[in-house]
Amino acid sequence: MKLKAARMMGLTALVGLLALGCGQTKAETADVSINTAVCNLCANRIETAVGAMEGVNKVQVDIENHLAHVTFHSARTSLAAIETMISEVGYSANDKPADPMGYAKLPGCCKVGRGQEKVNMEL
Ligand SMILES: [Cu+2]
Repeated sequence: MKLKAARMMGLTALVGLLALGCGQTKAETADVSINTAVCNLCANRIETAVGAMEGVNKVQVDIENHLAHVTFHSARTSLAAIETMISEVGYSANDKPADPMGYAKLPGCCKVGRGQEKVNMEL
């Protein structure tokens, strides 16, 4: 009985330590401006790519407002890395223009003009 209790204590301490360890890497939230993403296909593509990144907890694209809400661990990835991923998928991310190679692979309906062209036209 005594041994079992000691084991339980040990387990509790271990779980406590793990919880503490997780708490130390703070999750950050960022809104990435994705001006060239126009439809649900674009949203899915970005969510899949960014969601698969190491260190990213959650990504949700708000297509109407051209924003990607990203929650990530700053110790394991960075906003710059997320912007690069979005760019490689074929969309502009904040000030980073879409990567031409990624953009070339997009379906025709999603090619609204690289960088800010489309946005400028709308203004
Ligand atoms: Cu699209």
